[in-house]
Amino acid sequence: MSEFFSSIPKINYEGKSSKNPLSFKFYNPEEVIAGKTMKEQLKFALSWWHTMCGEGADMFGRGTTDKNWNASNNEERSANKVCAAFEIMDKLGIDYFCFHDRDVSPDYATLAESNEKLDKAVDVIVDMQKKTGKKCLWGTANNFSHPRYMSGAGTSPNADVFAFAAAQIKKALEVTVKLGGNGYVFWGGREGYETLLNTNMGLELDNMARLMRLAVNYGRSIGFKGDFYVEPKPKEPTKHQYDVDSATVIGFLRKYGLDKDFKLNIEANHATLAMHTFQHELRVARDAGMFGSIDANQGDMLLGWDTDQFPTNIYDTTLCMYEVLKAGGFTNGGLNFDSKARRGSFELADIFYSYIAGMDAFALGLRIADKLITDGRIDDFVTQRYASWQSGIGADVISGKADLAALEKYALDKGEVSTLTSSRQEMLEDIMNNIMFTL
Ligand code: XUL
Ligand code: CO
Repeated sequence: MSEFFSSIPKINYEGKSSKNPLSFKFYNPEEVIAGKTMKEQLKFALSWWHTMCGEGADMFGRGTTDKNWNASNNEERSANKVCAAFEIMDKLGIDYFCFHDRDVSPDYATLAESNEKLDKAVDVIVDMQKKTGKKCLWGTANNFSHPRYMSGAGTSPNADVFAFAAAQIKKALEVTVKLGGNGYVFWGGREGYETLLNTNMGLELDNMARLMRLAVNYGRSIGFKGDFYVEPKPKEPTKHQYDVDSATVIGFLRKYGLDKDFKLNIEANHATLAMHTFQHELRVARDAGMFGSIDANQGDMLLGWDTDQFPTNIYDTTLCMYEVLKAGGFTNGGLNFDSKARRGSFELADIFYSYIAGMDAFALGLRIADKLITDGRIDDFVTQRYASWQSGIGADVISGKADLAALEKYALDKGEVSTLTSSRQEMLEDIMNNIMFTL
Protein backbone atom coordinates (compact mmCIF):
# COMPACT_ATOMS: atom_id res chain seq x y z
CA MET A 1 0.00 0.00 0.00
CA SER A 2 1.40 3.40 -0.94
CA GLU A 3 2.08 5.90 1.81
CA PHE A 4 0.34 9.26 1.48
CA PHE A 5 2.17 10.89 4.37
CA SER A 6 5.71 9.63 4.03
CA SER A 7 7.18 12.61 5.92
CA ILE A 8 4.98 11.99 8.97
CA PRO A 9 6.23 9.48 11.54
CA LYS A 10 4.10 7.60 14.02
CA ILE A 11 3.00 10.13 16.64
CA ASN A 12 4.11 9.16 20.14
CA TYR A 13 3.59 10.53 23.61
CA GLU A 14 6.66 12.52 24.62
CA GLY A 15 5.32 14.37 27.66
CA LYS A 16 4.55 18.00 28.33
CA SER A 17 8.10 19.28 28.06
CA SER A 18 8.57 18.00 24.51
CA LYS A 19 9.01 20.66 21.83
CA ASN A 20 8.39 18.20 19.01
CA PRO A 21 5.20 19.37 17.23
CA LEU A 22 4.67 15.84 15.93
CA SER A 23 4.27 14.35 19.39
CA PHE A 24 1.61 14.18 22.07
CA LYS A 25 2.30 16.27 25.15
CA PHE A 26 -0.69 15.07 27.19
CA TYR A 27 -2.21 12.11 25.38
CA ASN A 28 -0.59 8.96 26.68
CA PRO A 29 -2.90 6.25 25.31
CA GLU A 30 -2.07 3.47 27.76
CA GLU A 31 -1.94 5.62 30.90
CA VAL A 32 -4.81 4.95 33.29
CA ILE A 33 -6.92 7.97 34.28
CA ALA A 34 -10.10 7.54 36.32
CA GLY A 35 -10.00 3.76 36.08
CA LYS A 36 -9.50 3.32 32.34
CA THR A 37 -6.72 3.93 29.85
CA MET A 38 -6.82 7.33 28.19
CA LYS A 39 -7.50 5.54 24.93
CA GLU A 40 -10.62 3.92 26.41
CA GLN A 41 -11.78 7.10 28.15
CA LEU A 42 -11.43 9.29 25.07
CA LYS A 43 -12.37 6.94 22.22
CA PHE A 44 -11.11 9.30 19.52
CA ALA A 45 -12.61 9.04 16.05
CA LEU A 46 -11.63 10.47 12.67
CA SER A 47 -14.36 12.19 10.64
CA TRP A 48 -14.32 10.95 7.07
CA TRP A 49 -15.97 14.10 5.68
CA HIS A 50 -13.66 16.79 7.02
CA THR A 51 -10.46 14.80 7.01
CA MET A 52 -10.73 12.75 3.84
CA CYS A 53 -13.02 14.96 1.72
CA GLY A 54 -13.01 18.60 2.85
CA GLU A 55 -10.68 20.72 0.75
CA GLY A 56 -11.10 24.03 2.58
CA ALA A 57 -13.62 25.63 0.21
CA ASP A 58 -15.74 28.43 1.64
CA MET A 59 -18.41 30.80 0.26
CA PHE A 60 -15.72 33.03 -1.15
CA GLY A 61 -13.30 30.62 -2.69
CA ARG A 62 -12.55 27.11 -3.80
CA GLY A 63 -10.55 24.57 -1.86
CA THR A 64 -6.95 25.09 -0.87
CA THR A 65 -6.06 21.47 -0.04
CA ASP A 66 -5.91 18.64 -2.54
CA LYS A 67 -7.94 15.67 -1.32
CA ASN A 68 -7.92 13.80 -4.61
CA TRP A 69 -5.59 11.18 -3.12
CA ASN A 70 -3.77 10.67 -6.45
CA ALA A 71 -6.88 9.21 -8.08
CA SER A 72 -7.85 9.34 -11.74
CA ASN A 73 -11.55 8.60 -11.17
CA ASN A 74 -14.20 8.51 -8.44
CA GLU A 75 -13.87 4.83 -7.63
CA GLU A 76 -10.14 5.04 -7.33
CA ARG A 77 -10.50 8.12 -5.13
CA SER A 78 -12.87 6.26 -2.80
CA ALA A 79 -10.43 3.37 -2.48
CA ASN A 80 -7.39 5.62 -2.01
CA LYS A 81 -9.26 7.59 0.62
CA VAL A 82 -9.58 4.42 2.65
CA CYS A 83 -5.82 3.82 2.51
CA ALA A 84 -5.09 7.43 3.44
CA ALA A 85 -7.63 7.36 6.29
CA PHE A 86 -6.16 4.20 7.75
CA GLU A 87 -2.66 5.64 7.48
CA ILE A 88 -3.79 8.75 9.41
CA MET A 89 -5.52 6.63 12.07
CA ASP A 90 -2.50 4.38 12.35
CA LYS A 91 0.01 7.23 12.69
CA LEU A 92 -2.13 9.09 15.24
CA GLY A 93 -3.23 5.97 17.10
CA ILE A 94 -6.93 6.70 16.48
CA ASP A 95 -9.09 3.58 16.82
CA TYR A 96 -12.41 4.74 15.35
CA PHE A 97 -13.88 6.56 12.37
CA CYS A 98 -17.25 8.12 11.50
CA PHE A 99 -18.69 8.52 8.02
CA HIS A 100 -21.58 9.67 5.84
CA ASP A 101 -22.39 7.32 2.96
CA ARG A 102 -21.40 9.98 0.42
CA ASP A 103 -18.03 10.67 2.06
CA VAL A 104 -17.06 7.08 1.40
CA SER A 105 -18.40 7.05 -2.14
CA PRO A 106 -20.04 9.98 -3.98
CA ASP A 107 -23.45 10.22 -5.61
CA TYR A 108 -23.60 8.52 -9.01
CA ALA A 109 -26.30 8.91 -11.69
CA THR A 110 -28.83 6.65 -9.97
CA LEU A 111 -29.42 5.40 -6.46
CA ALA A 112 -28.75 1.84 -7.64
CA GLU A 113 -25.35 2.82 -9.03
CA SER A 114 -24.53 4.85 -5.91
CA ASN A 115 -25.34 1.81 -3.76
CA GLU A 116 -23.25 -0.51 -5.90
CA LYS A 117 -20.20 1.79 -5.81
CA LEU A 118 -20.66 2.36 -2.09
CA ASP A 119 -20.55 -1.40 -1.53
CA LYS A 120 -17.23 -1.60 -3.37
CA ALA A 121 -15.67 1.16 -1.27
CA VAL A 122 -17.04 -0.41 1.92
CA ASP A 123 -15.41 -3.70 0.99
CA VAL A 124 -12.06 -1.90 0.93
CA ILE A 125 -12.76 -0.52 4.42
CA VAL A 126 -13.76 -3.95 5.73
CA ASP A 127 -10.54 -5.34 4.34
CA MET A 128 -8.48 -2.65 6.10
CA GLN A 129 -10.43 -3.16 9.32
CA LYS A 130 -9.49 -6.84 9.27
CA LYS A 131 -5.82 -5.92 8.89
CA THR A 132 -5.74 -3.15 11.50
CA GLY A 133 -8.56 -3.67 14.01
CA LYS A 134 -9.85 -0.10 13.48
CA LYS A 135 -13.55 0.32 14.28
CA CYS A 136 -16.51 2.31 13.08
CA LEU A 137 -17.90 4.60 15.82
CA TRP A 138 -20.97 5.62 13.85
CA GLY A 139 -22.36 5.97 10.39
CA THR A 140 -24.93 8.26 8.83
CA ALA A 141 -26.50 9.17 5.52
CA ASN A 142 -25.81 12.47 3.81
CA ASN A 143 -29.40 13.55 3.30
CA PHE A 144 -28.61 17.21 2.76
CA SER A 145 -26.08 17.77 -0.07
CA HIS A 146 -27.99 16.49 -3.12
CA PRO A 147 -30.30 19.14 -4.67
CA ARG A 148 -33.33 16.85 -4.12
CA TYR A 149 -32.95 17.59 -0.39
CA MET A 150 -33.16 21.37 -0.86
CA SER A 151 -36.27 21.55 1.36
CA GLY A 152 -35.32 18.78 3.76
CA ALA A 153 -35.26 14.99 3.62
CA GLY A 154 -37.48 13.50 6.34
CA THR A 155 -39.21 16.88 6.55
CA SER A 156 -39.48 17.52 2.84
CA PRO A 157 -42.88 18.65 1.56
CA ASN A 158 -42.42 16.05 -1.20
CA ALA A 159 -43.11 12.38 -0.36
CA ASP A 160 -40.78 11.16 -3.13
CA VAL A 161 -37.91 12.96 -1.44
CA PHE A 162 -38.85 11.26 1.84
CA ALA A 163 -38.68 7.92 0.03
CA PHE A 164 -35.19 8.68 -1.32
CA ALA A 165 -34.03 9.72 2.14
CA ALA A 166 -35.44 6.51 3.59
CA ALA A 167 -33.68 4.47 0.91
CA GLN A 168 -30.38 6.15 1.68
CA ILE A 169 -30.83 5.56 5.41
CA LYS A 170 -31.64 1.90 4.82
CA LYS A 171 -28.40 1.47 2.89
CA ALA A 172 -26.35 3.53 5.36
CA LEU A 173 -27.65 1.35 8.20
CA GLU A 174 -26.66 -1.80 6.33
CA VAL A 175 -23.19 -0.37 5.76
CA THR A 176 -22.87 0.70 9.41
CA VAL A 177 -23.77 -2.83 10.52
CA LYS A 178 -21.31 -4.31 8.03
CA LEU A 179 -18.55 -2.09 9.44
CA GLY A 180 -19.46 -3.13 13.00
CA GLY A 181 -20.61 0.38 13.96
CA ASN A 182 -22.40 0.81 17.28
CA GLY A 183 -23.92 4.17 16.46
CA TYR A 184 -26.12 5.70 13.80
CA VAL A 185 -26.53 9.49 13.67
CA PHE A 186 -29.37 11.71 12.57
CA TRP A 187 -28.01 15.20 12.20
CA GLY A 188 -30.88 17.29 10.92
CA GLY A 189 -29.20 18.39 7.66
CA ARG A 190 -31.86 20.57 6.10
CA GLU A 191 -34.60 19.42 8.49
CA GLY A 192 -35.95 22.84 9.34
CA TYR A 193 -37.48 25.80 7.57
CA GLU A 194 -36.76 29.21 6.13
CA THR A 195 -40.27 30.68 6.53
CA LEU A 196 -43.49 29.41 8.07
CA LEU A 197 -45.37 31.02 5.16
CA ASN A 198 -44.68 27.87 3.14
CA THR A 199 -44.29 25.30 5.93
CA ASN A 200 -46.57 22.74 7.58
CA MET A 201 -44.41 22.38 10.66
CA GLY A 202 -46.66 19.85 12.40
CA LEU A 203 -46.60 17.44 9.45
CA GLU A 204 -42.87 17.89 8.96
CA LEU A 205 -42.11 16.99 12.58
CA ASP A 206 -44.48 14.00 12.51
CA ASN A 207 -42.77 12.81 9.33
CA MET A 208 -39.30 13.18 10.83
CA ALA A 209 -40.42 10.97 13.71
CA ARG A 210 -41.90 8.49 11.21
CA LEU A 211 -38.57 8.28 9.40
CA MET A 212 -36.70 7.71 12.66
CA ARG A 213 -39.13 4.99 13.69
CA LEU A 214 -38.69 3.29 10.31
CA ALA A 215 -34.92 3.47 10.77
CA VAL A 216 -35.11 1.96 14.26
CA ASN A 217 -37.38 -0.86 13.10
CA TYR A 218 -35.18 -1.69 10.14
CA GLY A 219 -31.92 -1.28 12.06
CA ARG A 220 -33.04 -3.64 14.79
CA SER A 221 -34.26 -6.14 12.17
CA ILE A 222 -30.78 -6.37 10.62
CA GLY A 223 -28.99 -6.76 13.93
CA PHE A 224 -28.03 -3.19 14.78
CA LYS A 225 -27.72 -3.26 18.56
CA GLY A 226 -26.06 0.11 19.05
CA ASP A 227 -27.48 3.56 19.76
CA PHE A 228 -29.28 5.86 17.40
CA TYR A 229 -28.30 9.47 17.98
CA VAL A 230 -29.78 12.85 17.21
CA GLU A 231 -27.22 15.61 16.90
CA PRO A 232 -28.79 18.93 17.92
CA LYS A 233 -28.05 22.13 15.99
CA PRO A 234 -30.13 25.34 16.04
CA LYS A 235 -29.41 26.89 12.65
CA GLU A 236 -27.34 26.45 9.48
CA PRO A 237 -28.06 25.41 6.84
CA THR A 238 -31.71 26.31 7.53
CA LYS A 239 -32.69 29.40 9.49
CA HIS A 240 -34.53 27.27 12.02
CA GLN A 241 -33.27 23.71 12.43
CA TYR A 242 -35.86 21.55 14.20
CA ASP A 243 -33.26 19.89 16.43
CA VAL A 244 -32.41 23.17 18.14
CA ASP A 245 -30.68 21.91 21.26
CA SER A 246 -30.54 18.99 23.70
CA ALA A 247 -33.71 20.00 25.54
CA THR A 248 -35.71 20.38 22.32
CA VAL A 249 -34.50 17.05 20.97
CA ILE A 250 -35.22 15.19 24.22
CA GLY A 251 -38.77 16.59 24.19
CA PHE A 252 -39.19 15.50 20.57
CA LEU A 253 -37.86 11.98 21.18
CA ARG A 254 -40.10 11.52 24.22
CA LYS A 255 -43.17 12.85 22.44
CA TYR A 256 -42.77 10.28 19.68
CA GLY A 257 -41.68 7.39 21.92
CA LEU A 258 -38.21 7.26 20.39
CA ASP A 259 -36.31 7.89 23.63
CA LYS A 260 -35.51 4.23 24.29
CA ASP A 261 -33.57 3.84 21.05
CA PHE A 262 -32.10 7.31 20.70
CA LYS A 263 -29.46 9.21 22.63
CA LEU A 264 -27.78 12.50 21.85
CA ASN A 265 -24.61 13.25 19.93
CA ILE A 266 -23.52 16.61 21.31
CA GLU A 267 -21.37 18.92 19.21
CA ALA A 268 -19.51 21.80 20.87
CA ASN A 269 -19.95 24.32 18.04
CA HIS A 270 -23.65 23.50 17.75
CA ALA A 271 -24.05 24.17 21.48
CA THR A 272 -22.60 27.65 21.19
CA LEU A 273 -24.68 28.39 18.08
CA ALA A 274 -27.69 27.56 20.28
CA MET A 275 -26.38 30.13 22.80
CA HIS A 276 -25.54 27.42 25.30
CA THR A 277 -22.23 26.28 26.66
CA PHE A 278 -20.97 22.88 25.52
CA GLN A 279 -21.21 21.76 29.14
CA HIS A 280 -24.86 22.83 29.35
CA GLU A 281 -25.80 20.66 26.38
CA LEU A 282 -23.93 17.70 27.86
CA ARG A 283 -25.53 18.21 31.27
CA VAL A 284 -29.04 18.33 29.83
CA ALA A 285 -28.40 15.05 28.01
CA ARG A 286 -26.77 13.43 31.04
CA ASP A 287 -29.59 14.45 33.39
CA ALA A 288 -32.09 12.90 30.97
CA GLY A 289 -30.05 9.67 30.81
CA MET A 290 -29.57 10.34 27.09
CA PHE A 291 -25.92 11.27 26.82
CA GLY A 292 -24.45 9.25 23.97
CA SER A 293 -21.56 10.61 21.96
CA ILE A 294 -19.64 13.78 21.18
CA ASP A 295 -18.69 15.69 18.05
CA ALA A 296 -15.53 17.41 19.24
CA ASN A 297 -14.74 20.85 17.84
CA GLN A 298 -15.10 24.50 18.78
CA GLY A 299 -16.56 27.61 17.25
CA ASP A 300 -15.20 31.12 17.25
CA MET A 301 -17.23 33.27 19.62
CA LEU A 302 -16.85 36.27 17.29
CA LEU A 303 -18.38 34.39 14.35
CA GLY A 304 -21.99 33.30 14.13
CA TRP A 305 -21.52 30.13 12.15
CA ASP A 306 -20.31 26.57 12.42
CA THR A 307 -16.56 26.93 11.97
CA ASP A 308 -15.84 23.39 13.19
CA GLN A 309 -12.39 24.28 14.47
CA PHE A 310 -10.21 21.72 16.13
CA PRO A 311 -10.79 22.03 19.89
CA THR A 312 -7.99 23.70 21.84
CA ASN A 313 -9.87 25.48 24.63
CA ILE A 314 -8.91 23.60 27.78
CA TYR A 315 -11.73 25.01 29.94
CA ASP A 316 -14.22 23.54 27.47
CA THR A 317 -12.50 20.18 27.10
CA THR A 318 -12.16 19.93 30.89
CA LEU A 319 -15.80 20.66 31.58
CA CYS A 320 -16.77 18.30 28.76
CA MET A 321 -14.72 15.45 30.20
CA TYR A 322 -16.09 16.28 33.66
CA GLU A 323 -19.59 15.62 32.29
CA VAL A 324 -18.43 12.48 30.48
CA LEU A 325 -16.84 11.05 33.64
CA LYS A 326 -19.92 11.94 35.67
CA ALA A 327 -22.06 10.16 33.07
CA GLY A 328 -19.97 7.04 33.69
CA GLY A 329 -17.85 7.41 30.54
CA PHE A 330 -18.64 6.45 26.98
CA THR A 331 -20.47 3.23 26.20
CA ASN A 332 -21.24 3.06 22.48
CA GLY A 333 -20.19 6.66 21.90
CA GLY A 334 -16.84 8.40 21.63
CA LEU A 335 -15.12 11.65 20.67
CA ASN A 336 -15.46 12.22 16.97
CA PHE A 337 -13.41 15.11 15.61
CA ASP A 338 -16.08 16.84 13.57
CA SER A 339 -13.35 19.42 13.01
CA LYS A 340 -11.44 20.79 10.09
CA ALA A 341 -8.13 22.59 9.74
CA ARG A 342 -8.51 26.26 8.79
CA ARG A 343 -8.50 27.08 5.08
CA GLY A 344 -5.03 28.55 5.41
CA SER A 345 -3.72 25.37 7.08
CA PHE A 346 -3.67 23.77 3.68
CA GLU A 347 -0.81 21.30 3.81
CA LEU A 348 -1.51 17.63 4.41
CA ALA A 349 0.80 17.80 7.44
CA ASP A 350 -1.78 20.18 8.96
CA ILE A 351 -4.13 17.21 9.33
CA PHE A 352 -1.66 15.78 11.83
CA TYR A 353 -0.96 19.07 13.62
CA SER A 354 -4.72 19.62 13.97
CA TYR A 355 -5.52 16.18 15.32
CA ILE A 356 -2.57 16.34 17.71
CA ALA A 357 -3.87 19.70 19.00
CA GLY A 358 -7.38 18.32 19.45
CA MET A 359 -6.33 15.03 21.00
CA ASP A 360 -3.93 16.73 23.40
CA ALA A 361 -6.59 19.29 24.37
CA PHE A 362 -9.00 16.49 25.29
CA ALA A 363 -6.29 14.45 26.99
CA LEU A 364 -5.43 17.44 29.15
CA GLY A 365 -9.13 18.05 29.72
CA LEU A 366 -9.54 14.46 30.91
CA ARG A 367 -6.58 14.77 33.28
CA ILE A 368 -7.94 17.98 34.80
CA ALA A 369 -11.54 16.71 34.96
CA ASP A 370 -10.34 13.71 36.91
CA LYS A 371 -8.48 16.06 39.29
CA LEU A 372 -11.57 18.25 39.63
CA ILE A 373 -13.54 15.21 40.74
CA THR A 374 -10.92 13.66 43.05
CA ASP A 375 -10.11 17.07 44.55
CA GLY A 376 -13.78 17.20 45.53
CA ARG A 377 -13.99 20.89 46.46
CA ILE A 378 -16.40 21.76 43.67
CA ASP A 379 -18.66 18.71 44.09
CA ASP A 380 -18.67 19.20 47.86
CA PHE A 381 -19.70 22.81 47.42
CA VAL A 382 -22.62 21.81 45.22
CA THR A 383 -23.72 19.10 47.68
CA GLN A 384 -23.56 21.61 50.52
CA ARG A 385 -25.45 24.22 48.50
CA TYR A 386 -28.41 21.86 48.18
CA ALA A 387 -28.21 20.43 51.70
CA SER A 388 -31.60 21.84 52.67
CA TRP A 389 -33.21 19.21 50.43
CA GLN A 390 -31.79 16.37 52.51
CA SER A 391 -34.01 16.87 55.57
CA GLY A 392 -36.89 18.89 56.98
CA ILE A 393 -39.16 20.74 54.60
CA GLY A 394 -36.91 20.04 51.59
CA ALA A 395 -37.12 16.29 52.12
CA ASP A 396 -40.90 16.63 52.59
CA VAL A 397 -41.21 18.36 49.19
CA ILE A 398 -39.15 15.68 47.49
CA SER A 399 -41.08 12.82 49.07
CA GLY A 400 -44.37 14.48 48.17
CA LYS A 401 -45.42 14.74 51.83
CA ALA A 402 -45.65 18.55 51.80
CA ASP A 403 -48.63 20.09 49.99
CA LEU A 404 -49.14 23.81 49.33
CA ALA A 405 -50.97 24.31 52.62
CA ALA A 406 -48.13 22.68 54.56
CA LEU A 407 -45.61 24.86 52.76
CA GLU A 408 -47.66 27.96 53.54
CA LYS A 409 -47.84 27.01 57.22
CA TYR A 410 -44.08 26.41 57.24
CA ALA A 411 -43.39 29.82 55.68
CA LEU A 412 -45.79 31.63 57.97
CA ASP A 413 -44.25 30.00 61.04
CA LYS A 414 -40.71 30.85 59.85
CA GLY A 415 -41.42 34.51 59.21
CA GLU A 416 -38.43 34.86 56.84
CA VAL A 417 -35.70 32.72 55.24
CA SER A 418 -32.68 33.01 57.49
CA THR A 419 -30.37 30.46 55.88
CA LEU A 420 -29.42 31.96 52.50
CA THR A 421 -25.84 31.21 51.47
CA SER A 422 -23.53 32.77 48.87
CA SER A 423 -23.28 31.09 45.47
CA ARG A 424 -19.49 31.79 45.50
CA GLN A 425 -18.99 31.76 41.74
CA GLU A 426 -15.67 33.59 41.84
CA MET A 427 -14.27 31.34 44.55
CA LEU A 428 -15.24 28.27 42.51
CA GLU A 429 -13.70 29.69 39.34
CA ASP A 430 -10.51 30.28 41.28
CA ILE A 431 -10.57 26.70 42.58
CA MET A 432 -10.93 25.51 39.02
CA ASN A 433 -7.92 27.60 37.93
CA ASN A 434 -5.98 26.34 40.91
CA ILE A 435 -6.66 22.74 39.91
CA MET A 436 -6.01 23.40 36.22
CA PHE A 437 -2.69 25.14 36.63
CA THR A 438 -1.09 23.07 39.37
CA LEU A 439 -1.13 19.82 37.41
C1 XUL B 1 -22.95 19.42 10.55
C2 XUL B 1 -22.50 18.26 11.32
C3 XUL B 1 -22.50 16.95 10.60
C4 XUL B 1 -22.91 15.81 11.46
C5 XUL B 1 -23.08 14.51 10.72
O1 XUL B 1 -22.96 20.61 11.26
O2 XUL B 1 -22.09 18.38 12.44
O3 XUL B 1 -21.25 16.74 10.07
O4 XUL B 1 -22.00 15.60 12.49
O5 XUL B 1 -24.00 14.58 9.71
CO1 CO C 1 -21.35 17.04 13.82
